Amino acid sequence: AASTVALVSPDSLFDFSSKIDKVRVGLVGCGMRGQVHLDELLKRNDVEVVAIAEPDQRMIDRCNKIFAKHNKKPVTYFKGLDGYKKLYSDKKIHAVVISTPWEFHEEQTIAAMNAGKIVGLEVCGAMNLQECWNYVDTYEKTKVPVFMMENVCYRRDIMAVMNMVRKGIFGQILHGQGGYQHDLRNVLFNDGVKAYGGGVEFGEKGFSEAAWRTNHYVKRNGELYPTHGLGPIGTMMDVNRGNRITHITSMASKQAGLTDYIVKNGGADHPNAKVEFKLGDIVQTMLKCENGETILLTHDTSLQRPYNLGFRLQGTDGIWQDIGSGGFSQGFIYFEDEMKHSHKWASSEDHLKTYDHPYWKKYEAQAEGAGHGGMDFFLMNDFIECIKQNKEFPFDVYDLATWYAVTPLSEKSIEGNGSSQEMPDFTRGKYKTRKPVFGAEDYG
Ligand code: A2G
Repeated sequence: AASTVALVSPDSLFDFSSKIDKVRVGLVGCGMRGQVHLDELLKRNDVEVVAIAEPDQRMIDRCNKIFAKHNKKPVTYFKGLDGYKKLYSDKKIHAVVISTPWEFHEEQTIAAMNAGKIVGLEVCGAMNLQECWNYVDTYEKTKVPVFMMENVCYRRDIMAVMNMVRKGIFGQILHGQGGYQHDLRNVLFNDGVKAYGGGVEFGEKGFSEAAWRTNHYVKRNGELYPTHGLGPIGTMMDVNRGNRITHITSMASKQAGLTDYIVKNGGADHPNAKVEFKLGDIVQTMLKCENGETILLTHDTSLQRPYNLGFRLQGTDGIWQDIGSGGFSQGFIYFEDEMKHSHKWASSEDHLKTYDHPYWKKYEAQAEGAGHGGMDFFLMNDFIECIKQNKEFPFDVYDLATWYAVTPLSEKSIEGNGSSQEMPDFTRGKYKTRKPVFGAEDYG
């Protein structure tokens, strides 16, 4: 059943003394990702975008076009890397959406909580384990809620499978897989002018994600982007809500894909051809849950490949495997009783249509045209509706800490030749009594 747990407790630093009908939002970071959020927010009449902190004038120009498209006047922009601090001092703002380079998430999120602003935080993994505890400790001190903005949880096929899991169609769940399997070579490198491709520059000579994301590939070897896989699978397994991840182990292949790409597109003499990228092309991480399930995550972004997050969910009564990007027919399914022990896959289409989640059916029309096949509508809708209705976020600070923690733990495991790493219980025992909320039939 839908949760009745309040989003904001009475002792919160967030002032919830009067009911909120119109949520006043500030955007921290309005690059390519923030602009998708801006577009979604400007469509809604229960939201007012109050201010934007964005240091790059090229991104501000793009934001201005989005305001113009919605016939709205641009708002105040705070420039400079510290612009977010000025934005947080605006008393009018209820909530902020943070879509900045990964290395800024910690300071910007903690400062927002301390300023009494509800946070929607974009996906990535933590820089170190302490970061994860800092989110939890600051939440417990301020009681200012954080929404972990994992959009793939809202993918239509995922929500249909989630619905089937909740109804027990797969029987007992034993194993799940997912990951981030997306050829990012033209995201990681560009010509410094366009956001995607056209050159092999990164860092100071790169633009958009190439200006910062690629640096993580130079310096780190681990599961850098765990949440697109772990969000959906962890939610299906009730992680932090009756279950928890106990330990993890990771292994990485060698690196070759990025250097190969630089040589082929920029020539063997290009200085970047000599860069030693630390990140292995394929990083695999196994996670073990207290209730007995295993999860396999794969990070695969440096080689040519079609997009596919590689979901698989397996139980005593059936199995689902995705091979596409969210369409109902882009997957396989097998239930031996129904399929007369054929040992052959069937298209997932009929089953996913039958179990299409009511949340999707309800908002299908509004989600049309929203980012990533519509799921970005549902993500933002939950953020705003939970605030308006004072209803707990489906993915909260404990999920943020756990999902983000996979990154530093996997780095350590790889360094130790696959050594086992303990996942802390960020809930400090509360996982035993916290109830699952996401995906129930009356959800949303
Ligand atoms: O590529 C996709 O949009 C990713 N999202 C997003 O997380 C980011 O990595 C982006 C790169 O520009 C999904 O795959 C859902």
